[in-house]
Amino acid sequence: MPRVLDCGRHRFDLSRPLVMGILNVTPDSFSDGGRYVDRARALDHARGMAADGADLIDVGGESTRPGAAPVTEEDELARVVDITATLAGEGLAVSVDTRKPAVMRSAIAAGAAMINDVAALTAPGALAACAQGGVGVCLMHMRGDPASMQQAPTYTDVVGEVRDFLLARAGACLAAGIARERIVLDPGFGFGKTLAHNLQLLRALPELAAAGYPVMAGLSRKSSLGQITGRAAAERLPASLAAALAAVARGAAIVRVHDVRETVDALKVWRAIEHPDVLPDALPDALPGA
Ligand code: 9MG
Repeated sequence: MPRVLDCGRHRFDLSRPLVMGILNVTPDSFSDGGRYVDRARALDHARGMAADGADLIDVGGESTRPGAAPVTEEDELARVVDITATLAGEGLAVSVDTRKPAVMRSAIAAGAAMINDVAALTAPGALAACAQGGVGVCLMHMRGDPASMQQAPTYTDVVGEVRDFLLARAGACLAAGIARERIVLDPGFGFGKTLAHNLQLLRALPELAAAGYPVMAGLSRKSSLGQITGRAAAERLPASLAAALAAVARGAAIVRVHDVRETVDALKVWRAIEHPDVLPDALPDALPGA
């Protein structure tokens, strides 16, 4: 029985890793803040990511970078709902990155396929909002909130604490009527975690994946990669590709990335090596310059 992820009218086969492209429609996200506030530009970028092979487009109207200020419900609605409706109307699978139940409800009504909540549906009303409509849900672990989460986060056992939290939230989803095939877990790299915590979590991804839910990994351009390489956010593509491949090799089913085309190519090569049985036989024998 193939593993699947149900997201409204989209059903994903998880026998290959999925790629979620990031569309931040915020003035202040950490690596692309302000670039896609303009509607036409945002839509073009989303369509480009889909053409490059993104399986889902994650639209976010609230910056969750460390130190970010909260955004009002009204502003968030204005940023995400129309874009979601347009992209979903074109057949794209749109995920909406929000912590607010009112935004979840409007996004689902506009055609969102998934709700990606960095607060794991803990806000009152969030579980009920997502139970309706058959959407997929991504439950992410975060210690604290974006404004303060990087102020000396401590854990006794980061892997165990993150896993226990996520499984408890998955249990809350099941109890609220959200089917197992709709649930994704995410350890929340960089959300109230030091570099050492992030590396421990990445190494332990197989333990989280063993719980039976698809796991999402979001490491693209994150500051941990800057700490390792010494590079600014815009210069972290090679580091992001290495991190995405390391996550998939450890069982991640979905990678959330800025650089879709490059990640899709990297995953194709990884998969051809690791799963020779699924190498497309349509590959030409010789390519120009090969
Ligand atoms: C919104 N957002 C930023 N980083 C993220 C991550 O790592 N995972 C998920 N699910 N969402 C994220």
